[in-house]
Amino acid sequence: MKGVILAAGKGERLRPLTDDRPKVILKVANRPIIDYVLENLDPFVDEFIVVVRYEKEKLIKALGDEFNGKPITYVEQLPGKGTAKAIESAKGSVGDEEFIAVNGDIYFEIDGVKELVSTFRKEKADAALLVKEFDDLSQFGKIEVEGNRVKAVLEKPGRVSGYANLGVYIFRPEVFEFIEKTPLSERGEYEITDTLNLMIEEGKTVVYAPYSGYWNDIGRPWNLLELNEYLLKTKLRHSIRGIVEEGATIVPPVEIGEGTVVRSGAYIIGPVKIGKNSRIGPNCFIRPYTSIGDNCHVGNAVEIKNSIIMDNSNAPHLNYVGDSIIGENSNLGAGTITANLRHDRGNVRVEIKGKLEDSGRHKLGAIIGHGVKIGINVSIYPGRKIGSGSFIGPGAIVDRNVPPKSLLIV
Ligand code: TTP
Repeated sequence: MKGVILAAGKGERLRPLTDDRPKVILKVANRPIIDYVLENLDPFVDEFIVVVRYEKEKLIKALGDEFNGKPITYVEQLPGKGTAKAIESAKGSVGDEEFIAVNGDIYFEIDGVKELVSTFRKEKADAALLVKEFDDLSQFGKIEVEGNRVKAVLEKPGRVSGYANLGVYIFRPEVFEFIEKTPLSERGEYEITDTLNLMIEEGKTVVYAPYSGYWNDIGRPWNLLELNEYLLKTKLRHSIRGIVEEGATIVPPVEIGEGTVVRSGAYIIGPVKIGKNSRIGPNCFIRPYTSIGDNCHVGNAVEIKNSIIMDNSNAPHLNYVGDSIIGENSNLGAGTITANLRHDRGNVRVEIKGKLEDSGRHKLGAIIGHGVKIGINVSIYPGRKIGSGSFIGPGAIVDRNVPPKSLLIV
């Protein structure tokens, strides 16, 4: 069976982290999101087919041509938007047997795939989808079921409870006939959920497998922090491959990669993951649920908590980084601080595609893109985004979002 992974989307809600790259290669707990998908599909498939379009060269470079010894084939998405279009793009590559199709930007675990494959085979179904029960389905499509069959997929049913569609499917090649008949949706996309409804209307057997494990749909920046916290809490093993100087304190579990040096006076409370060839300390405080990538520098008098710092980025002197995400190749000037809490203690709101959204989080700091250079003593308000390639001059107060490649001087 082949595994088709949908990774052609623009990931606009994840700007600025997707300003110059597809979201599936963003690293969480120091691994690209798509790696977790590949790992969980691996036992069930003999080849991966990745559907690409937006910034595809970067994706292909990051992933290479095999995973665990199994080939990865890339196919370009056909013209048009949407998950049905993305799946249709794999038509020439899946052969004549059933295949798994998965959104490349979700995190789920192997039990879900096991359950889905066994339900599909037991029921000799035409299609199967993975579902999970939620109290509030306003962000999801609702799966209406009767017995072991899916009756309908309803878009945005509002604040009702029930099964949500998780974006993991098994199809037979006949799905392509139904995709061809799938109309454009109201939001201008060809959606695989509409294809499923067509299949059901025509009497095809569409079944579902309930999943009770952890699942996260990485749509918005704070989903990266949630996933990072989950992975560090549940998967991290204490392992020190780098050098820890005398006088540094490490409270397990902490993973420190080869070539990384932790200098005296550093105080690290796990779970914390640090990549290779990074320089940590002296005299810094790294608190739980922090991932720091390769070739990073966290210097003197710096405190970091609950944050993601991607490869080649630095918080070198007198910085506070809380509940924040810093992309690759970015640098904080001395004394630059991220605020992560509103004075009124309300949830932090973030502008997503031009609209303010409640993150549902009490604490959320800055979302800083790639290649951002920030001067000394910059203060960044909670939930503010700094676009990739921007330069923020010394002493600036970042109280609104900064577009990519801008110059902000006070
Ligand atoms: P979405 O999260 O709906 O779309 P997106 O990734 O473009 O993000 P945004 O809405 O923030 O711009 O996509 C769900 C999955 O389907 C995701 O894995 C990307 C993939 N996809 C494609 O492969 N092709 C497409 O045309 C679309 C819209 C999505």
